[in-house]
Amino acid sequence: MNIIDKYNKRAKKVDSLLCVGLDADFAKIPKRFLKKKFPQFEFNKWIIEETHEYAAAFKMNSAFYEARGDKGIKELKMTMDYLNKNYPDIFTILDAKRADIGNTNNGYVTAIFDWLNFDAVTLHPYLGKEALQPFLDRKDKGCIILCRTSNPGAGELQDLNVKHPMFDTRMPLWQIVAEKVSRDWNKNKNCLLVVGATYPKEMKKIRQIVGEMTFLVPGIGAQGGDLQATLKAGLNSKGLGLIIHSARGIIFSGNPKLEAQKLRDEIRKYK
Ligand code: NUP
Repeated sequence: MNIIDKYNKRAKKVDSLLCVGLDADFAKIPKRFLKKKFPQFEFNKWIIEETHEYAAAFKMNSAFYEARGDKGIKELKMTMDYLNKNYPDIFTILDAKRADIGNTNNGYVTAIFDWLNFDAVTLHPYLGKEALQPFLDRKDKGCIILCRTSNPGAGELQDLNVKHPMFDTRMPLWQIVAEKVSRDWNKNKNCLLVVGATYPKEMKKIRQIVGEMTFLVPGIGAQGGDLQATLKAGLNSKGLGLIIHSARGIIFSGNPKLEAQKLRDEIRKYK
């Protein structure tokens, strides 16, 4: 099965485009978990149990695990083993924003796709297709390329008006990335794009450029992105094509189950 189909199948099964962010920030997880032997894992297990019925995907940002050194990496792996065993049909994303020269990427590929067994990883496009080839070659896994990020300063580089590589015209760099990834890098149909919910106008344009491709959409919840505008701008012709992510807005809300359900219901309403 194509890896995007894994996401689509799960999204259809639970009628949801929600991705719950397991960003288990050690400074923020409830005190009752800190007494446990594996606090980040136990916290994640609780969030997974509370929210899985609403989730088409789970995403973990490796930063929050790397910050605890070997303990954090162990609990990241324990969380993935738990998901793979109990909810194998839920799409899993490691947010690590990797990319290096080709042979170094082989190390990342083995660690993320084979040892941790994630379905997909986030990647920087800056080193180009040639460098990312070890990721792109993995037909069974997803490559989620940063295109238009959600942060306030995203435009500093992404808005640079650059000459098109083939035509005598200029456009913002994020449009070139969207074009390149959809037309040239996506031979194995395993590429996705990161498009922030905080930039719906740009999302609309990217949808026009790339056709049916799937976007990972951070920026809902804590970052204030507009869900209705996001769905209007980003859904593809099949009513799919979006992985709507929220971490802090759900996991540190006091009632993760309720917040996940609310966001799932809002997604259904605006779809
Ligand atoms: O453009 C991006 N914006 C963004 O917030 C690309 C990302 N990968 N992220 C990640 O999404 C960020 O690193 C964090 O893991 C998550 C957003 O979490 P929250 O704002 O919902 O808590």
